[in-house]
Amino acid sequence: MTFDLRLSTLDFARSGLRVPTKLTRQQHHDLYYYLRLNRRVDEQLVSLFRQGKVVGGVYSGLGQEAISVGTAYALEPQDVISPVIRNVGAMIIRGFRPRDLFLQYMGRRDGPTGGRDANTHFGDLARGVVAPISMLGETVPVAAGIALAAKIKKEKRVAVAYVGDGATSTGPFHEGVNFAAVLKLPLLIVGENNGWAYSTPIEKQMAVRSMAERAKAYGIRAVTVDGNDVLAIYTATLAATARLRRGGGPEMVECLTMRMKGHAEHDDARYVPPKVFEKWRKRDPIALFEKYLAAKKLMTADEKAAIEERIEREIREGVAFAESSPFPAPEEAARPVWA
Ligand SMILES: Cc1ncc(C[n+]2csc(CCOP(=O)(O)OP(=O)(O)O)c2C)c(N)n1
Ligand SMILES: [Mg+2]
Repeated sequence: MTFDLRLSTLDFARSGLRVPTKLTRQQHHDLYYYLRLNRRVDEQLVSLFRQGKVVGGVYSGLGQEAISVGTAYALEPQDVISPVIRNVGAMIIRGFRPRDLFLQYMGRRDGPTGGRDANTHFGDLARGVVAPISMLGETVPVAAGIALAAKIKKEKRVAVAYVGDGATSTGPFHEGVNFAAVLKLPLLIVGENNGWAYSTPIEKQMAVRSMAERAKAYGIRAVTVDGNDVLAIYTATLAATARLRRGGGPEMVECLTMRMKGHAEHDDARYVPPKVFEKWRKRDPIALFEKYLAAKKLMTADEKAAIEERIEREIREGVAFAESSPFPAPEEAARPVWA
């Protein structure tokens, strides 16, 4: 069975971007801005990588932007996210700027970790962002702990854990979901089902049909939505977090999507059948949203051009700032490092 067959047999909300929402015109523009900014940051990082300016790898979220953006945009300021490597869009919505990403990826002194770590391994609890954790599945118990603290302190805070399909095969995922389910914690698990974990396809990852089925086995609510439909994701997140704030137990929103690149820039994804890429290319989340905005007359050509101009300026200024930032001095290397 291929990933594509699963997509068509799954009982998921095929909204086709027709979800009724109460978003204002400006909010539609915000979503478009964040989607495009996420993509442009990714593209710029790839360009910097090819110029040999990036320290380490580049892990693109190409094709998955609607998940980061649709979920993070539905949250409230007091909420906390525990993202993974492809959630640049969510980190941007929580307040990081493109230049933070460029500085960090280029290992520069003015970056979030002062040049001591690479890629998206940085966070800021003041912005409600736990630094992405490399050990797959660990976002779930970490976010469950934050949700437990919120519950004990009676704060209306929701914790959000992002996990990939591969990450749901780890022990921490299962332990974390069970823990949160038993204690009815305000934990939202965003399942990013992009069909692959490195070169392992989903059918070699799990014998059940979906990540949602795995979650439901622990007695929690789980829905599967079109992961390339930013409005469907936003709506599902809003509904889930509203229930969580009222004291409902943890939930999962599984988003079906496709990683439109290899695992990172060093991986050409030759193990993915070309027809799979072809199919998903027609479902690009940004192109779909653009079509929707045009059909609903929610964005004029001038408004779109102004958004693009703003994004290009931010990218240009971010790159220029990062390139002019020095590398950290060797004697600073071990300073704020714990061990
Ligand atoms: C516990 C653990 N095992 C293995 C790895 C190596 N690894 C890093 S990313 C990855 C694949 C992740 O797949 P998935 O969770 O589906 O996320 P995606 O890359 O598709 O976004 C693997 C195996 C790891 N980081 N942690
Ligand atoms: Mg995956």
